[in-house]
Amino acid sequence: TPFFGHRGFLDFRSLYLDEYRDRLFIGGKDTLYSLRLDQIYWPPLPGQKEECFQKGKDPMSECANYIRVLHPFNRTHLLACGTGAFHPVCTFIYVGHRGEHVFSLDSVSVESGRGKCPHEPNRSFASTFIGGELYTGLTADFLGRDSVIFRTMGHRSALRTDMDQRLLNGPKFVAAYLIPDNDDRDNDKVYFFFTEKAAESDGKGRAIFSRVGRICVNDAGGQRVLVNKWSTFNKARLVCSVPGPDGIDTYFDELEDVFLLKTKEGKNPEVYALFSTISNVFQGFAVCVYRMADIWEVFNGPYAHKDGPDHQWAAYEGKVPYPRPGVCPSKTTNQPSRQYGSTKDYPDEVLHFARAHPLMYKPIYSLHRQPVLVKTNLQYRLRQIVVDRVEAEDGKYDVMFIGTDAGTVLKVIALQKGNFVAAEEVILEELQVRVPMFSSRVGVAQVKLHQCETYGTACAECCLARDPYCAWDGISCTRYQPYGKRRFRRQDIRNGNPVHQCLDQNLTVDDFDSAEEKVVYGTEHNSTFLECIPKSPQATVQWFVQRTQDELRDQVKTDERIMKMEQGLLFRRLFRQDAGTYYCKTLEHGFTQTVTKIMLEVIENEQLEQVFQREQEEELPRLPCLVPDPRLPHGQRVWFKDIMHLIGYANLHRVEEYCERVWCSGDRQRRKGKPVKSKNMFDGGKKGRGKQHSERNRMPRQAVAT
Ligand SMILES: *[C@@H]1O[C@H](CO)[C@@H](O)[C@H](O)[C@H]1NC(C)=O
Ligand SMILES: *[C@@H]1O[C@H](CO)[C@@H](O)[C@H](O)[C@H]1NC(C)=O
Ligand SMILES: *[C@@H]1O[C@H](CO)[C@@H](O)[C@H](O)[C@H]1NC(C)=O
Ligand SMILES: CC(=O)N[C@H]1CO[C@H](CO)[C@@H](O)[C@@H]1O
Repeated sequence: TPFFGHRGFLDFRSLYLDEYRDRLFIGGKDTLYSLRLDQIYWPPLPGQKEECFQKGKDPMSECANYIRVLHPFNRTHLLACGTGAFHPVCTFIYVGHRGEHVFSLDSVSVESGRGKCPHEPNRSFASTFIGGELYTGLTADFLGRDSVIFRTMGHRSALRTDMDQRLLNGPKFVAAYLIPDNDDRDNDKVYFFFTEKAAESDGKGRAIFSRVGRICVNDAGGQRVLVNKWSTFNKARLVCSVPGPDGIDTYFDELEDVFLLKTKEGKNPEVYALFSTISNVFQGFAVCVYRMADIWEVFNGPYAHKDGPDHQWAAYEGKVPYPRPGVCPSKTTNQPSRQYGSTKDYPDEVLHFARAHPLMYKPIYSLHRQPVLVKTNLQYRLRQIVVDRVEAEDGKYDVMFIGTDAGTVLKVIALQKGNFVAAEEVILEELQVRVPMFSSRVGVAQVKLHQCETYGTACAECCLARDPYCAWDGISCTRYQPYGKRRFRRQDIRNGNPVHQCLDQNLTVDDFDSAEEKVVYGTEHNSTFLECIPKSPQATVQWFVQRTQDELRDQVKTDERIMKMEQGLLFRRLFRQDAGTYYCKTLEHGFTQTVTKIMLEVIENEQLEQVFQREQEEELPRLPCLVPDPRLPHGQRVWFKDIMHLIGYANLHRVEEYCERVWCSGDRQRRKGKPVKSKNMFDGGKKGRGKQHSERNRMPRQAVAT
């Protein structure tokens, strides 16, 4: 169940999942929540709302305290910062020790949040809290001009990036993470992921590039140069592109979200990045994966250099001063001969060079130099990504959970077949989180990582689902445990081939009623089409019919009049004895499945004539003008005439007329102000226990979507 907050609109901004305390902390508009417990009301300070309003900001949407920073501070307190009606504020929230149920704001501890939290509720922002210090990437001033990476709090003096477009050029910050190089803590670095205006594109069309920038945790700034400024800041371009056949790549330059997939050993995490591109001709999203080794290589490589405004960007080939700019002070730099124990000891020459060469020359390419997932021309936008590495029978799989702005979460695996061949993406589930109405700030919902039981009741169904979380245990489709006691586990993620896995199992689910039922109306002596699109192009289709309750199901005999088409069953001329329930079954890898169940009702000629005659009368039959279209996302409908048009119905004009006069009678009556009876046929008679999306949002578990 989604959580919308006490006002029914959360206006979500930040979140911290506290596994130690088993609580979820959420920052919204003027409110902090501790899920399953209480909420803290934290409005702007007295007078701030009025001041914000007087400065010309919107009192409803901007002059409130949007809590955008939520980090664990110590064993008993959280650090929380909010926009404070364009007057950023920070405070500590007392959450108690483990098992204690306390949640309170210490109003005495409220202090300025400048540099720690943006002024605006919507402005891009990234933060991470390491060793008592807060690292932020933000626009820190009221006017929104000072884009900066800050380090504040703790005992050291605050550090920031200079106001210099070479360092940050209109950045949109997406994420910040601590990623250690190795076991030497001196080499720890914080990475910021952002997009910015690309100086080096030289007006070649692409104005925005995605970047990863990094700084040393032990950076202390310079002594004479770069005082209280980062002395180790470097950045590089992140490339996510699809190679084109003509050598022209399609670039995804706008970074949407980044997820750091940590390994068990805690070393060499993988960076999953969600990108978008929007041009006049093309709108798309892509997920690219980066290895730390490739990122390090670029930072160890040449710096980008330009001799002057009229020169080209090139790799810097001159002498690089020592310690190499971007290298953290450590045992390596602090030798008896050259004692650089702190960045304050670095020669001015190094700091000048660092300031003039923040950009690396080479870009960072993604794994296999192509995305693991590409989605184009969607009806919605992909916003956020979370990845879970799952151990399955035949290896490890990275399951991506991608949140959309339409209130859904796509659960996807990308199968790499060989090293350089395009990945095959398998959409495992599309989880409906809430009614797609507003932006994604409305609420917070948890979705289950796996719902193996929804994959049906047979080994083959479980196997065809290809969900690495699930396997057939001999009785049902359940969570796969790599070291589980049961030896009998059937799973085939790579190929989804049930024949190998389920040979000794019951391959046929002889369950004709497993598909949801639709109702289709046809008129006698006219043509009608029953649509059935197999889930997989490899499947072969069989049609069965049951004409009356007592009659047995029979395979549909096709001839000149009834034809089996790729997309369904076509009746070129419908007879009244064709009425009945039609089952479309598919056969794949020796496994049969009922895909569609259609109740065909034949409107007999006499009935039709009556209908036309009784047009002015009260009791007109209300048949659906809109029918569900299986090709559209769940719940979307098209006009019946559109479908008829699609299948090339000969007498379109007549259908239109018929639809207008008869099928829309309900609307007509409504327009005339007459009450409409409640029997709702606009649902197309949907029933049965189909795998509808709406059934998939029960019982929260682990992944959190917003
Ligand atoms: C945590 O930090 C808060 C705020 O500085 C302080 O009052 C509290 O004593 C600290 N708690 C622990 C356990 O150190
Ligand atoms: C913030 O973004 C939301 C949608 O994402 C939009 O409705 C709202 O108007 C924006 N607020 C401001 C102040 O720009
Ligand atoms: C296979 O399933 C069908 C229908 O569910 C059932 O009638 C049949 O007995 C099953 N066969 C075996 C061997 O379990
Ligand atoms: C509603 C409709 O289109 N009815 C037509 C069905 O076919 C007969 C004969 O082909 C026509 O006369 C009807 O008008």
